[in-house]
Amino acid sequence: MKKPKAKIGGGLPVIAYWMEKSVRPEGIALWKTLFHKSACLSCAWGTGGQKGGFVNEDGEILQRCAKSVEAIASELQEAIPPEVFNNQTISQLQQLNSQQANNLGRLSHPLIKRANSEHYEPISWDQVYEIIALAFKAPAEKIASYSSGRSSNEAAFILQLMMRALGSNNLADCSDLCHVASTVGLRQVFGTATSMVSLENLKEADCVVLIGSNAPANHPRLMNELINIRSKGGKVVVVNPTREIGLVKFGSPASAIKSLIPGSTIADHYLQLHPGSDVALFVGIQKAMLEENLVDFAYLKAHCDNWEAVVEQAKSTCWQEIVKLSGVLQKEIVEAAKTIGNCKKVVFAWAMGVTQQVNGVENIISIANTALLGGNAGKLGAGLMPIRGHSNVQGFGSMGVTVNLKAQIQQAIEQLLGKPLSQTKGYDTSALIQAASVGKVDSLICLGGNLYSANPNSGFVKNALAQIETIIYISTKPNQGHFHGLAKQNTLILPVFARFENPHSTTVESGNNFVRLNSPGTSHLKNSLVISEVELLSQVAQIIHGNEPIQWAKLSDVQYIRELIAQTIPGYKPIASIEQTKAEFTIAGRIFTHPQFPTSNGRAQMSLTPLPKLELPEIEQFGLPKGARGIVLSLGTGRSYSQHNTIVYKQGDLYRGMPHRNCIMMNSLDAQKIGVAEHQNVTVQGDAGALKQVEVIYGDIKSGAAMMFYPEVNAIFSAQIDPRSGTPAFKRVPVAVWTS
Ligand SMILES: Nc1nc2c(c(=O)[nH]1)N[C@H]1C(S)=C(S)[C@@H](COP(=O)(O)OP(=O)(O)OC[C@H]3O[C@@H](n4cnc5c(=O)[nH]c(N)nc54)[C@H](O)[C@@H]3O)O[C@H]1N2
Ligand SMILES: Nc1nc2c(c(=O)[nH]1)N[C@H]1C(S)=C(S)[C@@H](COP(=O)(O)OP(=O)(O)OC[C@H]3O[C@@H](n4cnc5c(=O)[nH]c(N)nc54)[C@H](O)[C@@H]3O)O[C@H]1N2
Ligand code: SF4
Ligand SMILES: [Mo]
Repeated sequence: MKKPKAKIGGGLPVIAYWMEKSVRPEGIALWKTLFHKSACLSCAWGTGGQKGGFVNEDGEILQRCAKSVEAIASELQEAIPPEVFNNQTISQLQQLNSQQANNLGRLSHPLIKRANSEHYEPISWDQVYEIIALAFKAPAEKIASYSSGRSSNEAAFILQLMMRALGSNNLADCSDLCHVASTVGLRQVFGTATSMVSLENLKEADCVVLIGSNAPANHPRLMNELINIRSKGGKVVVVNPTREIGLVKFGSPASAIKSLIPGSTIADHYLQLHPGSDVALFVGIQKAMLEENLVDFAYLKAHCDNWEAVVEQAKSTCWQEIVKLSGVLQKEIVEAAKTIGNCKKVVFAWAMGVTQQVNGVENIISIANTALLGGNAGKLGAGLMPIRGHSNVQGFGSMGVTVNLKAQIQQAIEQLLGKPLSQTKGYDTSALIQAASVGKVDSLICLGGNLYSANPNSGFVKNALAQIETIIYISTKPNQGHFHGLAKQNTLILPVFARFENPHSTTVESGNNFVRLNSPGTSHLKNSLVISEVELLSQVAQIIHGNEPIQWAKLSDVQYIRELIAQTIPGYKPIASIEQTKAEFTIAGRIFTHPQFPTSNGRAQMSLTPLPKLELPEIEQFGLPKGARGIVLSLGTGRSYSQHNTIVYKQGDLYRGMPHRNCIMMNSLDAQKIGVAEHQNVTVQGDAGALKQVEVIYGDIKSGAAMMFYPEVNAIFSAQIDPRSGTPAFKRVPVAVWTS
């Protein structure tokens, strides 16, 4: 099926989308929600809040993008009619694709699927709590949680406190699949784990290096910042194996005349590297900065440890190797390095292209080393900026929902609970699946998300979850995980309010360290049994713990939770009075405008980054049928334009010219090697399965690389895991692409 490819990112289709969703009867509810004083549900760029739904952290208006509309429209669906679950068996529900599952509607009553039953059936909240009480009697080390970053800080705080009070550190979170490499890498170099740049400071930058991010689709409002920086003479350097059209030219709806239709140029340099080779590329940039005398040695001497070794590595690594590994010409690397080195204030921003790699942490360290060589950390308008995913994923980390708990928080929680916390290292998401697969997990509580679809090797995950006795899914809408990720005994789906519906206020934290207050709201779901996450979790905590050593029942009061947060979480003191003051705030100690870092000696800790090994298996290892023509490619898996993580809103991707989800984007040279023309079908085979009749779409992607959409593609591979962060290497999956 042929579709014309877009010539710019953003542009008129975005306006068409707004019209489609908002100019119809349901549009009124949508507009009301857009104006509600709460943070956008979608990404962590952090639009919305007390100053109104369209205002960003710098107080600018017109900052709400179409992704936000998509997310709200999905939560404004009607309740799922009871017949759906009465009439459809589990096997029938399993036939639904992601979009169909989501489009069933909103969950409105607690549901249970018991062992030996073929149906989800309604259940009362009293019965729910009885089952939960029993499930939490399991030994602490066999109890685990998984969470996704859409819930509030308040819900996240109860979850971790309740788990740790039990003696379990098994607090797996979606960030384990996402930005944890940034957390580990930044903490090692700077002693801080989040962006050191605020939105306000980003505006001061004269250069942004955007690495492994498809911001036009996933953080659309970041694009305005890039356009504005360039309009003041600043530069943008993009590092990405795919030439994403919106990173070449983007039509911003926020600037209708200048940008929307003609499109604004984004990238001054587009470094189209081999997937997984970022360390080699950044060592190359470092080498060029040395050769061009663009290294700030005074800064290194004054503020960094171990810089000599990093400089030596850059000097001694030969250009031939850098060019071979990265696939980028020396000339292009040198030109980009000159831009970076000659700019005064450079922000290095990145997303999944570098974190979802087997050397994810090293990628972050090599970016940090490059920033430090130019003196670009701890300075207004410069620094390191992980672009976070879910709208409150960072808040979950701050609240202690992590297996890498900061010593300072641990001590504060021990003091609060009056007892030492368990010393056993908890399961992160990958470890949780492994533990479940060998029967080491009895009870699992999932606060949002879709554990089944978000992980690699869907068949294995399904079997692993089936070893767990009780699984409790706390969700707003159904997803494939509810139908495939079934427990051995009881699987519960518990309906909760979305952020803008809670009867009490909540808070969230953006990727740029800004805490938002979400005002109370109302829900369109009438005659339902939906409750707030805070109410649900405080009930569960009380059932498990009674009233010791804190008043768990009192946790249903968000004010009380915030007092505990203020007491235990660094930088969060102002949250105690946020309800009264309405003062949203930047978390103290996170933004660095002076090169004094929270490491043991205040200096940045540079370290060596080994060059990546990029060999792929031979085609013979895939055992293709006789006579098949095949090629081994490095497959990057990620998001289409119209999906939010595992939830698909629309099938195709307009901007990449991919008309449906069963497509593979590949370089025409690679396709021709196996005699495949554009739009012909191939089989894509990983180490855990194959997808058949996949339509080939030619794209401007590095030869040797390919791209497909998750979650569907998670069925065919078991990813390698970064040993330092635990993150699956979703962006470099060896696959055979073949045709007979
Ligand atoms: N609309 C929408 N917004 C979202 C989401 C969503 O699903 N939909 N998800 C949210 C979440 S949780 C997250 S984590 C973010 C994800 O935001 P992104 O990280 O932007 O999303 P991905 O689709 O994973 O794309 C990553 C980019 O990495 C590039 N890439 C692949 N391999 C490499 C490599 O080896 N090196 C480099 N340098 N680049 C590489 C890909 O070509 C792609 O452009 O978005 C958040 N926002
Ligand atoms: N192959 C591949 N796999 C990946 C990735 C990739 O790039 N490639 N990316 C990874 C990344 S970055 C991430 S973050 C994960 C995402 O993994 P998850 O965060 O686990 O998945 P989501 O799809 O965001 O979860 C969607 C579900 O959350 C629930 N939900 C939505 N809002 C709320 C709310 O307010 N409260 C509650 N309780 N529930 C709510 C809804 O039921 C919805 O169905 O996927 C990872 N998996
Ligand atoms: S950029 Fe992100 S936070 Fe801002 S409106 Fe769009 S989806 Fe929401
Ligand atoms: Mo993510």
